Amino acid sequence: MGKMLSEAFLIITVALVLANTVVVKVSGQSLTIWPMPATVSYGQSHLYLSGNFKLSTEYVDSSGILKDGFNRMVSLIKMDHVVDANRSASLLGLHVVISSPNEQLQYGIDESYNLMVPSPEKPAYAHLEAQTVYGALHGLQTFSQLCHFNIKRKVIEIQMAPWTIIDHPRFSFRGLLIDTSRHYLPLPVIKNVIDSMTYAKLNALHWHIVDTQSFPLEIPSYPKLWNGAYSTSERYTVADAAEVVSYAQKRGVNVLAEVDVPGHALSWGFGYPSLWPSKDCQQPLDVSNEFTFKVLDGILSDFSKIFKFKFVHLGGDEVDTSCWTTTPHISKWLKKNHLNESQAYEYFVLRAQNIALSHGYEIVNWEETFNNFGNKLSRKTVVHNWLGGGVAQKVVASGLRCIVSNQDKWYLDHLDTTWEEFYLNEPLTNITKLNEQKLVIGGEVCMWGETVDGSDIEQTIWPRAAAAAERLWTPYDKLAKNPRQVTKRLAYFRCLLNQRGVAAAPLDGQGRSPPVG
Ligand code: CP6
Repeated sequence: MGKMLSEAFLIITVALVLANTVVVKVSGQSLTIWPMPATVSYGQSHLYLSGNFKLSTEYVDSSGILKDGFNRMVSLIKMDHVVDANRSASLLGLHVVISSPNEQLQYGIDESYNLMVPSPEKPAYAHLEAQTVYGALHGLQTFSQLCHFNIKRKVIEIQMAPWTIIDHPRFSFRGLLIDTSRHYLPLPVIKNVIDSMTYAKLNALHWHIVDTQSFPLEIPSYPKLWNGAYSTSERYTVADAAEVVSYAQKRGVNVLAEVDVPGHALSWGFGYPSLWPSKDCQQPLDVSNEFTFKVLDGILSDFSKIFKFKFVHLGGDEVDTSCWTTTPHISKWLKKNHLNESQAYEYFVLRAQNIALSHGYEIVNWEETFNNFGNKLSRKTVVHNWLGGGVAQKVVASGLRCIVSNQDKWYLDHLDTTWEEFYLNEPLTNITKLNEQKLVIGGEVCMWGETVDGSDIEQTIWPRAAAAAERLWTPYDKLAKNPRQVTKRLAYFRCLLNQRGVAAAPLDGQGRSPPVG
């Protein structure tokens, strides 16, 4: 069965490539899938889902990832409508074939899937094929977007059948940053954000856990660190963090944990004041103090038990070293070690990298580290762009990997950036060589937390994050050159988010001035 299906897909793929069909409209109906799959073909029939729509599979689903994903998908398409179970229906269920039993979610796993919905001639199953269970989860998301509740018949309907969708992501890192230091985010909010990410096929939650303002995470090695939390209830225990990781993992989302050193770590000193240069000059972390590196080692050791993603983010951005020169014991240390301020910054970042490497991590660092001493960084570094200077080109030319998050294009806290601008940010701008293009592992939209909290984070993230999600998922030649071509489809997706309980804002709600006069 699986083999025959593969062959059928192959033949269809070849036919599609030959015909190069990208039909957008057939008899008034339009394609409503977001992000647009790599290859889509469809017909003009409609069919109905059985009231007892079933999962059929031989996959050994030991941790229930597929079954739970299927059940979530069915409840998403029903959206609490009461379905008439007695209606005749031609779609009995979904047959899922997954070739790899490996359920280890990790960077770079195969996320491809093929989805086939038959024409309604006789009762049959839809078919989903994937290499990994995580590819299958993407296929379930796409399937859910083919389904609509038919209010007259009180059944779930698929229009424009038969469907054949052959899909895979363009970039393997498709991230969203959340910031729990500036405002604490309750666990249900984080989980809702993770769920909403899966609707747009984003696969990396960058958790900027700690910063200057607060230290909300329990670190068993240094139990006074979370004295820097806003309050005793605005905290995450180790078990809470592990639960977030597990919740995300079951949904195909990796968690990239960040500990931003040395410039964004003032809150560490509420528990351990000797980490500050002095009581009245409190950051960056004291570079001259061995205790600083012992604490960092404890944090990363504790991280490695919770955050199983192969990367940890070590920050390294916006380091103002003036406290180091104005604090006598540090300035003395600098002189003794023949270090100027920028050399001391380099020393700190490289030592932090070595600690992360010793715990088995590869490293992500904000781009200032590359801009200041790129040739000294570990080859296991991924450079995270955020400034506007187009650093990605230089990063990949130097042979390092890069994540793109240009603050003028993909910063969600910049409310004046429109969804069209999010859509148009191309990670491979000015990168033409294939081997260099491969080093751009993806991109990330950033929801910094200074001005959002649990009350408005969803409508600040969505729908603009979805515009970036299509840029990161869909093949370059299938992306709209003019974002106006996708307005309707994105508007449909944001409605879908609303229907699923995600408070996505209207398309014209962000980045635009109110009408004058
Ligand atoms: N916090 C941290 C931030 C920012 C960065 N790092 C930031 C800087 C400028 C803008 C938005 C966010 N709030 N730790 C920079 C990577 Cl415009």
